This record gives sequence, structure tokens and C-alpha cells, in this order.
Amino acid sequence: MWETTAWAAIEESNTRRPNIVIIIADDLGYGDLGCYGASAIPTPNIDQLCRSGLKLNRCYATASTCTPTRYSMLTGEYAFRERVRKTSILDGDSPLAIDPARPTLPSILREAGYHTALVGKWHLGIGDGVKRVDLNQFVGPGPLEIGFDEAFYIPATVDRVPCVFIENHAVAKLDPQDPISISYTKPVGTEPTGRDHPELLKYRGDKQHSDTIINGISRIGYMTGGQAARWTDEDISDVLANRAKQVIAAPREKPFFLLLGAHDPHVPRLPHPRYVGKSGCGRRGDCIVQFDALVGEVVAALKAANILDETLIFITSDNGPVLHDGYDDGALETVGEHRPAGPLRGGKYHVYEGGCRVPGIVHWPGKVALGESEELFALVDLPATLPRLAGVKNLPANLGADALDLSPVLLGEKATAPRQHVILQGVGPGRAIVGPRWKFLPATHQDRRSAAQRNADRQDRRHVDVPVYADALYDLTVDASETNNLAAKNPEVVSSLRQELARGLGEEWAEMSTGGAD
Ligand code: NG6
Ligand code: CA
Repeated sequence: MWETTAWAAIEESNTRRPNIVIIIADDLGYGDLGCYGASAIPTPNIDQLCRSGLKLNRCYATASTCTPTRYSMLTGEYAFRERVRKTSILDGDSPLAIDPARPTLPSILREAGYHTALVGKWHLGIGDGVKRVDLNQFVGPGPLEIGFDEAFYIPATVDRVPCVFIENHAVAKLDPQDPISISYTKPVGTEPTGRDHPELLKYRGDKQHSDTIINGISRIGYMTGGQAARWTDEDISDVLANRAKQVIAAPREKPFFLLLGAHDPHVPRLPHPRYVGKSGCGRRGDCIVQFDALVGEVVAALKAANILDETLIFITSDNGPVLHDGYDDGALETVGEHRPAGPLRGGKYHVYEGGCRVPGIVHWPGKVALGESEELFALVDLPATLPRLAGVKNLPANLGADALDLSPVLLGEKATAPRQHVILQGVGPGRAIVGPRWKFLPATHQDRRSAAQRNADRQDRRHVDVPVYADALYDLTVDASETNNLAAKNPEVVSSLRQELARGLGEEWAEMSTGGAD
């Protein structure tokens, strides 16, 4: 009977479509996991996935900070192209950075019949930019307007107000008798700040991190009200794990897509007490152990639901690592021999490899070739790549043009049309272009430092050498640590990469100058 045949066809295509889980850590470095060479931090759950999956050795976050990387991961477009909506590091009261009219990774999957869920860090703004979002009313437009069916999320960063979770279109657990108000410009309410009451702090923050104290941590920005809705930092990872498990265990006919944005190991670093001291390198390491446990919980939930084998898991990070990031949490002092970026130079905020090259682990039993891949892959490719793996034949014509379908790379095969280069976005004017062999960083600043200062900056473990002061060219095949500048010796390579970068950056290139910016 034709009905039976039709059903069979649907059934068959359904069973072939994997669930998709992206677990994206916040500020996790290329050297922070056991499977990427860390020895001081036990990450057994992730290492196990890596052993039974694929390890990408050239996976790039398209930026060295959160918002632009996440923007490109969802839209398929480099964030520097977005000329209207701000896509640098957003505050907790910034409007939505993604135009709801454009296709996104979740909206494409939703169209293809997936249930789409966001749990955890968002950091892409809320609101239409016309009217300020009132956290006591409808909280949106946000994730639900750009393709998610459900969302339980951290609006910006955990060091920024508002320190509450948003569930779909409302602040979770908000008591209407205790309305929330926040500001990034002027104090609101009467609660103590870190500036005035350092004695109330678990540890001190710098100037920017010294506004309202919440749970013993002074934040960026002021907040009053919403007591019942405030998160407890030590419980955030557990809260996210429980939400992720609910998404995984919910009975439904459709496959699902879960974007799980962890907070760890971003600041403030307050691991749950059961992880304190569990790494050999202080709080930051303990937070990575906690992140590994979160991954373990997701895997356990998938196993319990008997769907681990039909789920594609992708583990990555939004940008490279940083030790001191605004709080005196001891990260610098306790890091010991651990190298968060592994052998790579720089970290968060940099266009050096340490800022943008991140872990990339793909797990999909029976589908992904085991082992390692040296192919270039960028998180901006996910909106073209994952839908293909989900069986989507035709991607929307207006999908961000920077996304390449690199499904062969995620399957561990050699790409027939490989990525030739990735453009990396640092803070301010920092930009770089990286290919399979060469990496070019154009000078964007004038070096006014003394030789002694220059040397001190180079040694500084807080990675203060953010600006690139002279054109730099590195051969990554022999110098992954970007120490030997070959620009002067290879003018023709510099010139062709400069052109490539200019072409990639488009109108932005014209606005960039090589002199004087600080
Ligand atoms: C910076 C914060 C830093 C962190 C970062 C965002 C200061 C001095 N530093 O502005 O602590 O929150 O923004 O990190 O304010 S990201 O990973 O979300 O991009
Ligand atoms: Ca980040």
C-alpha cells in the first residue's frame, strides 16, 4: 500500500537524521583538555569522546571573544560584516545582534523538522534596539526569534548583570513583587558595590568588575531586585546540566538540536565545592573539571535515552584562554606548568593562534572516522555543515556567505573543497588571516613601547601583547607558536595574503589603518 511505503520512507529518513548537540565552553583553550595535551587537569569524559570520535587540530573560533564567534557560529557570517548591530563584546542590556529575518543554524534545522533548544550562555543581545527591554515583562526578541523553540539562558556573561536565567520570554523564578532593574551607566538600588565594600567579596575585581555585589562577587553593571531569580554561581553548571538533560529526555517524534553554552572556565570562577581542588592548577582548572563533568552528564543522559549512537556531539570553545580576566581569583598564581593554549601564542582577545584556535571534537559513532584531522575548520562553517549532515539538501540562498559546507571534515574525510583560509577577529582593529600553512597578521598599531617593556609584555602571562605592531607572517607547519616572523623574507606571500585579507574584509579593510590606533 502506498501509505506504508510513504511511512517507511519517512521513518527511514528520520532514523538517519542525527540529534545534534553542540557543547561550547567559554574561554577554554587549545591546551586545556587532556586529549589536547593537558596533564594537570583531568578531563576523562571529553577524552573518552575524543578517543571514540574525531579530534580537529585546526578548529578555529572566528574571533578571540565571545559575541562575534557566537554570531558567526549561528549566522554563517563573519561578525565584522555586521555593520549595523554591534557585535563586539555585548553588555547585558544590548539589543539582539542577529536580524530575525535571516536564516540561522537553529532556524534551518527547525525548518528541517528539528526541535531546537538553547541552554546556557547566549551573549547575543536581547530586544529590538528601539525600546529598552524591561526584564519584568516580555524579554525579547531573543533566541526564540532567531530559530530556537525553547531557551533557558544566561543573557550575557556571568560577570555581567543581570545575574538571572531567562526562560523563553521571561526571567526565570522572578517574583513580580521584587522587580529587576539594571544599568551599565549609573548605580541602581542600594546594594553594596565591590568598589565600596571589598570586605564583602569572595575575591576582588578590577575597576570594571566592581559594581553590584551578587553572591559575593562584584559584577560589571548595577542591578537591584529579582532576589529570588538570582543565580548562585557555584550551581550554574548543575542547573545547565539538568536543563540539558530535560531537553534530551523529553519524549518527542522529532530529532533535536541542543546548543549547550557552558559558563566554564570564564570568570567569575566559582566551581561547585565538589570540584574545588580537583585539578592541579587552581580554580580555573577546577572549572574545566566541572565542564568535563557537564559533558559527562550529557553523555550519560544520551546513553540513558538510548540515543548516543544517533547523536552528533560537537565540543568546542568560543575563544582562547585567559588567566587574569578582571578578578583576583588566583588563576595566574596557581596555573603552574599548565599551558592553557598549549604550544600556541597568546590567548583570549588576540588574533594569535592561542586566541582563536580551539578544541574541536566530533563524536558520532559509526559515522565519524576515528582519529585526527588537520583540515581547516571554522565555527562559522557550522550553519552550512551541520544541516547537511542532518540531510538538508538545499541551504537557504541568503545564509551567511562565509559558511562552507565542510561536512567531510566533520566526518573525518578529506574535504573535496577545503577551506583555504579563516579570517580571525580580535578586539578593536585586530585581524588576521590563517591558511593551512601561512598566517598573516597585519600591523594595526604603532609600537611606542621601550625594548624592556616589549620584552616584559612578551613574557606576561596575562598576554598583554594584544596589538600587532608590525606585519607578521608565520609558517605554522614549523612554527605553530608564531615566534619566527618571516614577513621580511617573504614579501610575495605577505602581499598575496594581504590581498586575500582585504578581499575577505571588504569594506571594513578600507576603514582600517595601520598607524596610531591604540
Ligand atoms: C570583558 C571583561 C571580561 C569578560 C569579557 C567577555 C573587563 C575588563 N573585562 O570586557 O571579564 O567578561 O569582556 O568575555 O570588563 S567573552 O568571553 O564573553 O567575550
Ligand atoms: Ca568567551
